[in-house]
Formats: sequence, C-alpha cells, structure tokens
Amino acid sequence: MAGVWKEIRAALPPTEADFPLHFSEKVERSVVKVLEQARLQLYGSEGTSLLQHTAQTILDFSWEKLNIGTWRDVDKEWRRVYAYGCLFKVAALCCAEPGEAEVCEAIRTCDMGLLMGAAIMEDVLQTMVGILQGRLRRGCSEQAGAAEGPGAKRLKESCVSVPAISPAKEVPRTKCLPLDRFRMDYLNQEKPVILEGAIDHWPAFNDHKWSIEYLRRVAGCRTVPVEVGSRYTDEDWSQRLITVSAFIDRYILGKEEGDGVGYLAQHQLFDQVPELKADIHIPDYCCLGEGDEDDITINAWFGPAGTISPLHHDPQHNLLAQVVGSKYIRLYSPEDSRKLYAHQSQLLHNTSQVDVESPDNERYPLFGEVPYQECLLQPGDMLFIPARHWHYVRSLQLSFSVSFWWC
Ligand SMILES: O=C(O)CCC(=O)C(=O)O
Repeated sequence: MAGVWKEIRAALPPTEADFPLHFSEKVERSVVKVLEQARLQLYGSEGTSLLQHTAQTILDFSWEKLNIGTWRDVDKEWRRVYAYGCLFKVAALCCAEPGEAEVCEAIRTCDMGLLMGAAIMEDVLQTMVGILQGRLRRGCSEQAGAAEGPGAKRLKESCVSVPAISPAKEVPRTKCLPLDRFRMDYLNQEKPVILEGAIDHWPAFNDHKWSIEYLRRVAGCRTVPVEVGSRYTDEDWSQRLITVSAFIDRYILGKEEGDGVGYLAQHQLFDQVPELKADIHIPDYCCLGEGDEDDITINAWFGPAGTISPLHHDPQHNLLAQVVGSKYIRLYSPEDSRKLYAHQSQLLHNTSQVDVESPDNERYPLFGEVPYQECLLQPGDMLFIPARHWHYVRSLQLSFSVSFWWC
C-alpha cells in the first residue's frame, strides 16, 4: 500500500528530540533505556530494521506487568509503556511500504494499545489507526462484498421464544417527552419509561443505517473484546479479543464453528470507532444529571438472538436505546432487592442468582412474589432504567443497542 509510511511518519513528531519519553520512577531505568533505543532506531541513520525486535521486547515486558494482579491495580505508567511498544511496532510494520497483511497487523496493534494501553502523545494510536483504516477500507469493502453473496447474509439460526407481555405489567410508553416532564414524572420519581421518537433522527437509522454490512465496513478490521458464553454468570463464560468481522462471521452469521453465544458488549467501541459514535447522539435527557458529558459512559451491545444479560443493577441511570432488532426486558425495583437473591461474592454482588424466565422456586421462594415490569424494546425505543433498578435483558433477534449511563 504505497504512501502509508509517508502518512504514518507525518503523524509522528518530526525529530527524535521532539519525541517525548517521560516516565515516573515506577518504570525501571533499564526499560526506559530500551524505549530510548527504539526511538533512536525510529529516527536514526541505521534505518528501522531492528525496530520490530525492540518493540516486541517492550511489548512482552509491559504485557507481563499488565497481567500481574487485578486490572484495577495496574499502574498507568505500565499501560503507557505498553502503548509506546504498540506505537513502535506500528512504525516497524509500516516503514517499508506494507502490504495488506502488515496494515491489518498494524491496526490490530493500535487496537491492543487503545484497549490495554493508556493514551500517549495526544492519542497518537487513534490517529494512526484512522490512517491505516482509511487505507484499508477500500480493499475491505471490496472483500466484504465478495464474501457476502445473498446466501451468506443469512443469520445464524436460533430458536428464540417471544414472551407475551402482560398489559398490567407493561412499562409505560410516551412519545417526544419534553425534558421537564421527564424530570418530574420519571427521573425524580425513579420510574422506568419507554421514550419513543427520541432517537429517530440518529444517522444510525438514516444515512448510516446500521446493518451487518455497514458495521463490517466501518469497524470490520478492528479488534474488540467479545464475551463468549450464554451469560456472564456461567462458569464457562469468557472474554476474547477478535475483529468485528470475525465476530460477525462466527457468532452472527455462523459461518465458522462457534463456541456458544458471542456478545460484543463493551464501552470502548465508540471511542475506538469514531464513525460509529458519530451515528448516535447523547440524549438530551442526560443533561438532567449532575455529571459532565465526559462522565457519561456509552456502551455497545451487539449480538445475535438469544444473548442474555442476567438480572442485575448498575449505580447510574441508564437510557437503553434500541437500534437494531428487539429485546425482552424485565425490571424490578431496588426496594425488592432482598427477594432477588444477589450473589454473595464481591464481583457479582449486583447480580441475581435467579434465572428470571425459569426460576427455581424452591431455592428462591420469594422471587415469584416480587412485582415487576416488562417490555419488548423495539428499534427506535429508548428505555429509561433508573439507577439501581434491576434489569434482565434477552435479545429476540439480531440486535444492536446502545446504553448511556449517567448520573
Ligand atoms: O442489552 C443488554 O444486554 C444489557 C444492557 C444493560 O445491562 C445495560 O445497559 O446496563
């Protein structure tokens, strides 16, 4: 791909002296020396032939630091070192006019740096991945077009039951609700409601209608964390890093032998792929919270029919917007928490042990008497789930939802 290096090089500081490498004393001097060596190899007269090896040394060493103990305890300095390792590796991969394979590997490397590292040099990895993805896009869309003949677009078969909603329990619906009414009738009273007509204007429903083909085009080559397993409370549940295209092939289209239900449920997708973020808008209702816009977490929930989020609650208010497909949702009030049998462990203390649609009444005798609300969330609907309200979610079709957590 001619010209890639020129663009990548232009996104880097012009000289070695302009390239910052500052770390706290948490990072050993010997490691900083290796980073300096990589910088010299990037800018030095001897060329970049040794850079890939040095970059890999940095990546291997910092990867160990990222994987000791819990993620919460990993020092940000080591995440920065890892991001530098990714940056040097991207430069090494691209410096000799790379082919498509090298560009894909460079994109994967940027994603690893964005997911596991910390921002460096004004988010240079984000800039790099934008350049690389732009270069690849034409090739990618041609490839996708070739691979997805009409037959190949058929979704993975799965038999999913659609529950009958009892009118007495149905979450109320309202259309184009003004902010002050939302505040008075629902936010202040902590009552769930489905807001209709609040997201119809999103590009995701219009110019950039979200479809498998569109997602593949804007994000297919991006590496993302994916949940594998029926529900996160199951023993065999796990997470893995794969590209969006591989996720679609394996878990949505069932082209490859899958290993259960796969769910792309994560908050980094919209930061990783600005094109997708531009297709949605933060709902105005979120401005009624006390936090800043930066405090709002935007989550993506993309998966086939049959994904289940077990009954759980979150500390913030939630606006769950349905873009593609439909979902069955049950809601329980925080007042009834005692009868919902939360797990004892610290990790799952916000999650019920009860299988909501098939409860074990002997083990959880009080569950059956708890009042609840329910709904089928359809494309264009946005459900307000007040903070600490328990919610259970099952997708009935291929589904893409976006949730906004705010307070
Ligand atoms: O859609 C889902 O599967 C879960 C959504 C959810 O739990 C949330 O937005 O907090």
